Parts: sequence; C-alpha cells; structure tokens
Amino acid sequence: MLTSDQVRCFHQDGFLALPAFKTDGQMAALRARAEQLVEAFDPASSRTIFTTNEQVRAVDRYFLDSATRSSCFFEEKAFDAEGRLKQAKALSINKIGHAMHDLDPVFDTFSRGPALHGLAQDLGLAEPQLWQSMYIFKQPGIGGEVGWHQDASFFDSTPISVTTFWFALEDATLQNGCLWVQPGGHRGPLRERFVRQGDAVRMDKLDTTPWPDRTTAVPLEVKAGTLVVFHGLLPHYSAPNRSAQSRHAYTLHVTDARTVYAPTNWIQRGADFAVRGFV
Ligand SMILES: O=C(O)CCC(=O)C(=O)O
Repeated sequence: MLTSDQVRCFHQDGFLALPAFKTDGQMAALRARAEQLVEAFDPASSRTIFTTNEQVRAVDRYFLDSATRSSCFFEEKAFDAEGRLKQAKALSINKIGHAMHDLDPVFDTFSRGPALHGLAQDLGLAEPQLWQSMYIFKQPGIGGEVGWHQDASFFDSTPISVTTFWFALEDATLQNGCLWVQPGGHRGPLRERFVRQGDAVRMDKLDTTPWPDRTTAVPLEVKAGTLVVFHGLLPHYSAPNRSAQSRHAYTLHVTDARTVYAPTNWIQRGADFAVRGFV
C-alpha cells in the first residue's frame, strides 16, 4: 500500500495523510447511515443525562455502555438554559460511538477490507485489532473543541501500538476545526492514562511535559476522502467549529494483538463480542 518514503515519513513525523483513500460513494453511504442512527436516536430518553450536573453517574454509565453500542452524544453547546435543543437534533450530535464497526453492516464495510489491512501491515500492525469507532460531526457553529491528547492514553498496551485511522468525510479546514498535530511529537512521553476500575474512570497524570501549542503544531487541512493515520503517542487537537460548515470525520483506533492490551483500558471485549481485525 505505502511507498518506503511514506513509511519513513510516518515514523519520522508520527502521521501520514493519504488523499483520496475513500470514494465519494463510500463516504455518502457512511454519512447516510450515520444520519439514520441519529434519526432513530430519541433525545428525550437521554436529555436529562446530558443536562443535569448531578447525574454524573448516569453520564458515566451511558459512556461505559457505549463501548459495545452505537450511542449518540450531544455537543456541549447543543442545549439552552432550559435544557431544550437550540437546533435540530441532526445538528446537535457531537459523535456516535463506539462499536458501530462491529454492529452495523454499513460501518463494518467502510471500516474493513484488504486496503486497510495492507496499510496496517505497512504501518507495523501485523495483527490489527479494531477497538473503537467514532463518527464525529463537528457541527456548524457549536462543534466542540477536542483538547490536546494522545490516543495511547485511552488504548494503552505494552508496548504501545495504538494507531488512529482518521477519515475526513468532508473537507477539513482551519475554519471548521481541522486536526492539529505536533510533527515528531510521538517521540515524547505518554502524558496521561485513562484508567477504568470497575464502573469508575479517571485520568492519571504520568508526565508533566507540556502540550504543544499552535507555534509547534501544524494544522492538517485535508480534502474529503483523505485518510490520516497517526501514532498513538502523537499529540493532537481540534479547535471548536464556529463556521457554518460541518466537519464530519470517522475514526478507528487499532492496536496490534502481539502487544498486551491493558486490562485497565475502558473498552474491553470478551469472547461473546470478540475484537476483530480489518479482514
Ligand atoms: O476529529 C477530531 O476532532 C478529534 C479526533 C480524535 O482526537 C481522535 O480520533 O483521536
């Protein structure tokens, strides 16, 4: 799949953008299916969960259960002071997560196949395991910021192997909140670890190395259809979307089965819903 130059760039910079990886038809199919999932989602059933501060435990439960579901999460700025949606439901959802790749045939088709398997091999993921899928809407006007983080905080393994597959489903620009990355930043330490203990989750601070800022990071303005792959230690971030254009993206988080997946990671799979690869 990749030239030796592309593999070298990935290891040097910690990321690689592959334009035109997906066709318009493939993206349209995923987008239509995401729209259907949102349409089927009843906001009344979970509005209190997202709008009442005292209900932290209910939020945690909804979040933890989403590990094996296709759950909709609202944008933080979706509601007014009375807890009513300020815009249509379809323009209020921040993301769908986190198991569509294993639950839904359309997402499954988009998430798998020989091209992705071959790419994973070239990136050093000999036995890829797809733990998580997210359909990210980055809605016009209210799309929330995603703060600086490293995905290895959420998908820890020994040694670290998590690699992110980030598909632009629309053009990602500075205006609508494209990704920012720190080239070479994957050679730095893991700063935080998201730990699950039973039904509780917490973020442990591991290292005080500061996060990059816009002087050391670069924006990844990419066209729809581009696949960006990045190393699990690469610091990345996306700004709020205050523009009139949405910025849909789809991500997969993938580890290598030859590494030891941490039992404290928040997503775990048993034999009844086994983690699978790209083929
Ligand atoms: O798409 C974004 O805004 C952020 C995505 C991200 O951080 C991730 O997939 O790890």
